[in-house]
Amino acid sequence: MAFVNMARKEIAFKIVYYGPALGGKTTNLEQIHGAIQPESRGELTILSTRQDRTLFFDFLPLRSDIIRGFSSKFQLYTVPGQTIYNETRKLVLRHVDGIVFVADSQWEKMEDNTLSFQNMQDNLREQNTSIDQIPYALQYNKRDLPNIAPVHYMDFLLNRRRVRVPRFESIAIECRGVFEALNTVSRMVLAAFIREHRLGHGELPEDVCISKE
Ligand SMILES: Nc1nc2c(ncn2[C@@H]2O[C@H](COP(=O)(O)OP(=O)(O)OP(=O)(O)O)[C@@H](O)[C@H]2O)c(=O)[nH]1
Ligand SMILES: [Mg+2]
Repeated sequence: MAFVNMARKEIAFKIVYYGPALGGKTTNLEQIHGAIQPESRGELTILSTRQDRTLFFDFLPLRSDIIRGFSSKFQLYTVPGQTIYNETRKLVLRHVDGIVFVADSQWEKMEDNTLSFQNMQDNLREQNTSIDQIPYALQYNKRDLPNIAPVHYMDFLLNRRRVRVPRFESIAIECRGVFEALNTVSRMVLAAFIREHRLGHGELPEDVCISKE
């Protein structure tokens, strides 16, 4: 649910990075933070344990002028991937507008990936929504490692819709595939917003781009 502030002419969208523990969600936010000009972003907040694992969430606000007359903010959050933190994941997911699901491409993580995807579906259902109503993309991360599953197998596990959702191979530690996933989900979120508010056209807004420049 986008938050629209008419007085300030501002719309805020919430994008959540979801996925199994150690998949690379925090790394995505670190790379985005590192690549974007300081005037287009706020501070990256990382709440982690001593082992660098997300304890509550990571948060990165981005600014972008997209919808005419309004300034838009994208608020990026990650969830903690570890199984025990499900109550926290539920909190972070509240009022989500778009999701980047970061899967770990290593063979031994396939079960973690599917359990995390299932957990995301369950948590959304509890909030009376569903993954069918929320724009999302998949990111198959850690493609630099030797023991990875082929993309078509990961599609078979995670991308099961008749019309597949966008998915990206990524190496988050090298910032590869990071902006591709973010920009696609941002466009999908805006398109959904335009559709819902009948702003006149249902096309993906082409001018949306959260760029590194
Ligand atoms: N080789 C490789 N390592 C990666 C990649 N992306 C992230 N990592 C490493 O994987 C580890 C976990 O990354 P995080 O970004 O902390 O993972 P997370 O999904 O936030 O994990 P939780 O907070 O526990 O849910 C770190 O050591 C990262 O440097 C990648 O593309 N390739
Ligand atoms: Mg993390």
